[in-house]
Amino acid sequence: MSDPAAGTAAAHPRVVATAGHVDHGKSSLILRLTGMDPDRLDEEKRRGLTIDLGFAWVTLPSGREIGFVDVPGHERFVANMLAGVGPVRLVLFVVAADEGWKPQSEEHLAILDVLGVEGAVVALTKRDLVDHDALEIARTEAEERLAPTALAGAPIVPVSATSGDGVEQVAAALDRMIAAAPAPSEDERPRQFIDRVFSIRGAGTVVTGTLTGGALRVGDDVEIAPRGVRARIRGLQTHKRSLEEASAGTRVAVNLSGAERADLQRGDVLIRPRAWRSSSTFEVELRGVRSLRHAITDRGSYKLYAGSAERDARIRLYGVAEIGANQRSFARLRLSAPFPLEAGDRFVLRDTGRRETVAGGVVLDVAPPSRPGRAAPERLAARLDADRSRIADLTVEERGAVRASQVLLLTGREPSHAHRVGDWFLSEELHRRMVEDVTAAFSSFHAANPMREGADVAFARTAVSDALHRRSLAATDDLVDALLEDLVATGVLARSGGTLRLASHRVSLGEREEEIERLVRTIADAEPTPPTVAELTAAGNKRDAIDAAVSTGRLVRVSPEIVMTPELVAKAERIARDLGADGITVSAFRERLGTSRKFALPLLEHLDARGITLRRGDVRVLRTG
Ligand SMILES: Nc1nc2c(ncn2[C@@H]2O[C@H](COP(=O)(O)OP(=O)(O)OP(=O)(O)O)[C@@H](O)[C@H]2O)c(=O)[nH]1
Ligand SMILES: [Mg+2]
Repeated sequence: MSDPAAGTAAAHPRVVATAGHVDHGKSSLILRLTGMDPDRLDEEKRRGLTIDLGFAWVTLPSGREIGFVDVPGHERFVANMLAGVGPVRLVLFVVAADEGWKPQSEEHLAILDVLGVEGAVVALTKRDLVDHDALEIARTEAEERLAPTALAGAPIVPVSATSGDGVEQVAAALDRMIAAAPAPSEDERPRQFIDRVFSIRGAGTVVTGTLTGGALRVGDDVEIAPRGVRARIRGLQTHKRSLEEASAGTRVAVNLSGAERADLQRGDVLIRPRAWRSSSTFEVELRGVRSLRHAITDRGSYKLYAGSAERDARIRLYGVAEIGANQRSFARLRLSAPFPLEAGDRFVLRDTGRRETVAGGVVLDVAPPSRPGRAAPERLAARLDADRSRIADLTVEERGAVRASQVLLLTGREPSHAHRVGDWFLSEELHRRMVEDVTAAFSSFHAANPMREGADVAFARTAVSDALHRRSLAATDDLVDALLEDLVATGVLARSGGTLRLASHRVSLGEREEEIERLVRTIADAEPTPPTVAELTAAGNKRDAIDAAVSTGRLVRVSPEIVMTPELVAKAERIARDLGADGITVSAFRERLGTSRKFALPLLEHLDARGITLRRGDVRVLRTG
């Protein structure tokens, strides 16, 4: 029966890594399955031992293509083993039926367990060397060892690479494993963990590795992290087949233009330019392996393995002095050189002196606060529980305000619950508190200045800055401006000219209502030749009463010295419109209004400023449209 997924799966061949003790028959089984010898070095052939990673591929009976990364079992080459399995989540685990469980069976299993697997097949190799009873003993032992790990319940298939017996069953089990495995995620940031660099005459530099996160295309600009080397993709191949596009979850050879072979090495990471932030300090959760014999402490020196890279690492445990077998703790890791990791990435920790795998871990924060702080356990527990897609939201929630570009760099995603304000994301909580604080500041302003329409921009900026400082956030100019715009756009504040007020605020004249009524009446009675501001104040009227009458619309400020009722201004406008057809002269306008030049001129200028009339030499015309 053909698998409906096989057609597309063949185009996106999945990668499977081998694992298991030295000499247990990993490479022989790959050779049997694929017809390709993964041991390509002379020294490997001479010594009958895998030293470095080997690669092979084959089309399974279903039509599905599969690529293998064959790793060395010898403990001296465990760093190479880690580079091979680092980015791969499907495994062919090998145990020789004649020798049974061995130290590197245990260490490789511990490594796979901490990295996490999405599918596994266990091959019980060299079945031609044992009888039925011995085979069953080996099978039971393997089952027991795997039971408490991520490989629990994986199918165990007896096989002989020498006779070929069982090879078909291994292939069928691999087929089922791939069919059942989750599809590689394609909507994240592409990352290729480079495991080989070479040059081909005429083509230039080639890097190979397992691609995760997203696709790469011929012509793409890329960056090699953490060195920052820039290059362009000249060609792509999977299993020696040229492609326009390579997809996540496959092994890819990338032909680069612009990068020299000497610039690159295993452990480098090919990424999109400026898509990641490489860092050397991380917060993580560590878990001691079950066979751990020496506790993990802050004093030890360790090596971190992630992707195909390794780094010296110092650790600082949070809240505990040490971690024993199977114990967990949050911790801070400081690496010898930066690396582009993201929350959710798994890694392996080995003790440098004892050369043992001691822990696995998961990256929680790639840009942690300089001090963990008292909230660290809660903050990190939330990150540990979170789906990858939630990390962007958590980043904003923890910090309150983060530049949008920074969120992308740290998490590869946009938050889904945050509030976008200019170039920033604000947590919903911070946004709510900003609104509360700024509202409170304006309320007190209005209470203290009931006759004023509002406050100036400087006051508003201070109110926003203070609210940010109260939450230990830097009040950068662009954030403050963006927040003010947002407060206006969302109808919390209203702006007229250079004045800002609470949208709900109305100038309240309170007990001075009568005083202002009197003022307006005085002016209305004297129109069309009302007293000037200087004359009004000389007669005992208060300047703030005049301002309040203007800001509440009871008077119109025609010029700095002249205020009038809106009725007179409206009448002036009607007259101007009447005269408009023949051109408006000052004298005609003055006569119709029954006033003097002293008032007619400022009134016409006021109409000019409002866009009703337009001055042309000695006359004015109506501005149309
Ligand atoms: N009789 C028998 N011998 C086998 C079988 N598979 C492998 N061998 C032999 O076991 C030895 C080791 O096999 P490899 O395939 O190199 O083992 P490996 O696991 O790749 O070893 P490393 O890569 O060094 O860890 C070789 O001499 C093989 O010929 C098998 O099924 N039956
Ligand atoms: Mg081998």
